[in-house]
Amino acid sequence: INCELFTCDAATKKLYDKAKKERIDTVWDRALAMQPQCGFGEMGLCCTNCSMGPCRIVKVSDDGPKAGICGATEDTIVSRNFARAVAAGSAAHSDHGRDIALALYHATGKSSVKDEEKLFKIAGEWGIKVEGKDASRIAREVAEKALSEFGKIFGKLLFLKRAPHKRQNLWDELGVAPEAIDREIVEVLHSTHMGCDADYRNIIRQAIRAALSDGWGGSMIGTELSDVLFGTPAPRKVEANLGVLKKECVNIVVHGHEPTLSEAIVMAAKDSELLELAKKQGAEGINVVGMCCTGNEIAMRHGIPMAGDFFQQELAIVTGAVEAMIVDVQCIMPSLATVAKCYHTKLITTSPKAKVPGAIHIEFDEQKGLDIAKRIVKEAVMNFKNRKGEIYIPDVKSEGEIGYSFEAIIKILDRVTNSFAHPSGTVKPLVDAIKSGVLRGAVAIVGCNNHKQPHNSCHVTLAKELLRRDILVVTTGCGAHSCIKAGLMSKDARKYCGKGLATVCELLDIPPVLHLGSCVDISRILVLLSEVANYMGVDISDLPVAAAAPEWMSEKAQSIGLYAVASGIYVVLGVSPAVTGSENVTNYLTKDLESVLGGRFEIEKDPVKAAEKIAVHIENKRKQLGI
Ligand code: BF8
Ligand code: SF4
Repeated sequence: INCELFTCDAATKKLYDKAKKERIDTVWDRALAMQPQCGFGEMGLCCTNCSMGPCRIVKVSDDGPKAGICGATEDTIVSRNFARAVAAGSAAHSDHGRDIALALYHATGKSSVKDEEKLFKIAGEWGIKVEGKDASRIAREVAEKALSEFGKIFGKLLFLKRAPHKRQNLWDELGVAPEAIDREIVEVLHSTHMGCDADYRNIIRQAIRAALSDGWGGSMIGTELSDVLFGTPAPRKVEANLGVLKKECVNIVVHGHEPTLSEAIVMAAKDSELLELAKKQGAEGINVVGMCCTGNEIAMRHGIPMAGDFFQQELAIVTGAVEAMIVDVQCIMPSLATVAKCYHTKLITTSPKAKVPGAIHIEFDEQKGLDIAKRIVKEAVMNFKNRKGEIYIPDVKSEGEIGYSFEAIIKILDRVTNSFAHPSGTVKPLVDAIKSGVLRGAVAIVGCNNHKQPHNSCHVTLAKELLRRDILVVTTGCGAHSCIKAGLMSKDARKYCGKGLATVCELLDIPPVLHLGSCVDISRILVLLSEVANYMGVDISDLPVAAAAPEWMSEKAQSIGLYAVASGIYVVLGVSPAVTGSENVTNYLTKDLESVLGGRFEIEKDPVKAAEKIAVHIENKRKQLGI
């Protein structure tokens, strides 16, 4: 394959060439071998929900089945498949949130809570009395309450109250306000069981409930309680891309999602005995770097370099310089075990939920976190001597500023607020900039990598197209990796901005692409949008904002997309979800939902055209607001 065509990232190109030389198959090679991909699957027209199947609906000709053996139509089959993917995505994010809540529940001791202010704030929101209690007791009560959000018998999710009133009322009217996280996911699985719900609108309605229980439930719990436990991110500089690996050091790549593991590894790697041991093995030190969302989490809180995105995980091992790749859950390619076998790299799985044949499994347990982390780091250190073959770390890295949590953004806005004697702690300066038109709007660019789109270049092209139109970009997940690698999170990136945005960035001393964290941290975007909408006295759907996932691939991204739409946001997808087999479902998601929820999906592969559509949407919203 000509890698010039499939990625715009220099480190990726160089390491892909090394992989070819060494006869290592990567995600792109397997994607090529998979062609042509199944048309039924691609259109969402294959059903395996019962053992009378598999059934498929033939659309391309008049011949062939037009309904499943049970009589399920294309609308039913397509919407059921879509809803199940959303439920799986919501489950992944929410189970991550539950694990963080459990970690907080078991955290004891004075130093176990890093952000007491946030802990008290959540306690207040949730009606937990704080008087006369120490932080660790409050933490336990907050954790208990968070855990009960997954299975409580009555009542709605507590964080829904953070949404603008109009939005909450709309959710109530439509019957989509989620009640308990696990229950919403279970209900999707139940209602899409063979012979249950056959009405595509009703199936999507239940999928919306499951999606909302991700964004305003599991993900928000994950973000907020991670901040309580490990600290709320603040702006800092980090380096990014595979050039952050160091030839002379023991290189440890931490990959996956939950900060509980990565925080412990970061601490363990500072242990003086282990550092001494590393030196005895001939290494200069221990270099921990992060990949995918774990990369975002530890970069934001510790300034650990962001080694790479989803499509770079195999290539990290191909450098020959990685002593251990330590993984927990989600977005871990099973191929890593095969690639690792060709080098000296130890692939170490740590979660009972994600074992990989061929990997070493060392189970992580938050309560014995540091001890286990030290054991894992020692495995890496002792592996340094086993390096073999050519070691090649591309000299490609960039620098950017990351860590723009909601709280950090408010603090930045306060800088200008105070200077003009306005009340601090509000989004007023941001609203002023939007109202005056200096800033036209804001867009979240989020999501993964997907071989159906050129790697990184869709994220980067879209971001640049928006910046020049004076549209601020916020980003998370692998979108964030793309942007920092392309230099868009440096203050230098003002050169890509229109005059208005450049001025705003100058005044606030921020880069034009703001890093908000991992994919669960899209909940930070919901909080920010709610604050802006509340301040303006409107709903989220009235704001001149949009979201885009130009290279998405995961079920989690599908859940995010749907909760964003259900929160009133226009969401542009660069890769079509598997719904095109049903015109009704496609029209419902890309057109009709707008009149119901104020948000809708748009499918647009070309990032330049996506930017144009987003700009039109933003200008329309401005007009409707009269600004
Ligand atoms: O949750 S952006 S490839 S790493 S799914 Fe995965 Fe997609 Fe990356 Fe994080 Ni999000
Ligand atoms: Fe076929 Fe219906 Fe069974 Fe699906 S549920 S596999 S369409 S018979």
